[in-house]
Amino acid sequence: MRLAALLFAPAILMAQPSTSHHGVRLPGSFFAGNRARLLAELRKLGPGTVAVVKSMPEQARNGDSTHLYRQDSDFYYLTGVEEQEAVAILDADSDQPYRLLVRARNASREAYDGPRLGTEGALKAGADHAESFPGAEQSLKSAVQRARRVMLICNFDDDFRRKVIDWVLPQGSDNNHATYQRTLLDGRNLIGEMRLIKQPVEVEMLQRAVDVSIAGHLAAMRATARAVNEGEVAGAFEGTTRGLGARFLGYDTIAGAGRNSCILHYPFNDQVLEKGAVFLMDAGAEVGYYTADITRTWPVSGSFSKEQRALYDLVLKAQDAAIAVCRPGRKHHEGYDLAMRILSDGLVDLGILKGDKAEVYKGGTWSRFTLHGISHWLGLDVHDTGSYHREPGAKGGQRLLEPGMVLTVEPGLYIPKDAKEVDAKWLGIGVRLEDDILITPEGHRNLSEKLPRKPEAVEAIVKEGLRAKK
Ligand SMILES: [Mn+2]
Repeated sequence: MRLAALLFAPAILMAQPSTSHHGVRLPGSFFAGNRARLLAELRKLGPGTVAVVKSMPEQARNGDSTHLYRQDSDFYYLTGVEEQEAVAILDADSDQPYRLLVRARNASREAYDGPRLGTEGALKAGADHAESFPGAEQSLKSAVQRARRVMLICNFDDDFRRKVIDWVLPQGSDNNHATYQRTLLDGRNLIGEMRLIKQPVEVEMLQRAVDVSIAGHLAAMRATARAVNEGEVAGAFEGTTRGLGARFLGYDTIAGAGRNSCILHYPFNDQVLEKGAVFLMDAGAEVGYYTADITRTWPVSGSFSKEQRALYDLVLKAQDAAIAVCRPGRKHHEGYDLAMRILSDGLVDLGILKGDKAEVYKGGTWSRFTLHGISHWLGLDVHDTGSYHREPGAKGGQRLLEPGMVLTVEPGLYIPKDAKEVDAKWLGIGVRLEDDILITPEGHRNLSEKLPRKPEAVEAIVKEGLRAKK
């Protein structure tokens, strides 16, 4: 149903109750606007420039099963089309600037997999011209071979990429002069930079993904007291977000207690909960193709131990400092530098690192416990597109923040079980806090601020689950 019924919806569907987001999608005008911006860029490159955009290939799972299909984010951004095998051709010189090549209709396959767009659906989705494969293959080839410049936007389909490269730049010696006048361009940076600055409708969709994810996090916190296994906590998040309209997770849920809280991308979520441990959950739901990315850490028992609380307070202080410098004109990297200084100094105060604070910070030994950077762009992808460099070739992280950017702020501290140099009371505690921040003209808006971070508030939510148990 999603293809036929939802593809042609004129605007974000508002009929659902405010807490439910099943089937929401951005309006056709959003995708048309993105195509218009790309076409304007193609025109700047001169006549004879064509962009070829490829959908995500289907991914085998096992036997004759495939993974649930999710469109390539670049392809989606430009077309709104959720169908595999589709190819978009954008040609600024043509009186049909947007051509969409799609799978042919197939009644017996559609009985299994649901409706296909077909050429009729492609036209309704905004294409100026539509053709179906296999006949469309020849049109694609001639469009590529007629062009002087071909901009390829293809992230994950190697076979398609090789085919187009071979059409543009054939192998072997070729005295056909026209061959040498063809240029192949990679359009992914261009789309990546477009995607980096979010439009108001995208911010609205991100807020939906965040709100759904907040509900999931609260459910997971409350479920902890009744849970025996990490999987039950992860399941509370995933069931809640699915029920509120998230068809996908933005990434696999990371939900681990105790020693597992120290594994950054802990994938298993299947161990028995240690009663006195912290629980770290990094989980984000995807709504209308946009994803949240939120991390909270809470005590399994409902009360942080002294050591857990000390590390939690330190991470919270570092996160607050990093969020405070999320403002237009500040460097992306500034928050990291501030947060790491706070964490380094704090680790000395707690006796986990020893020595003079300035020397310890300079020496970088704190990185054994901080492990990762603290921010990435967020949008259609959990690690969204766009450069972190101020200009090509410049040092990473120097990019100045601008209104419309959305980034995470996520410092953490991890004291692994094997850190023999550290007092045993600290071992097996991992703490990370992560929020989703929109840069505004005035400063920033924390899209996930409704999910409590203050330790007392977090404890109170876990205890609500304990009371519900009785
Ligand atoms: Mn993240």
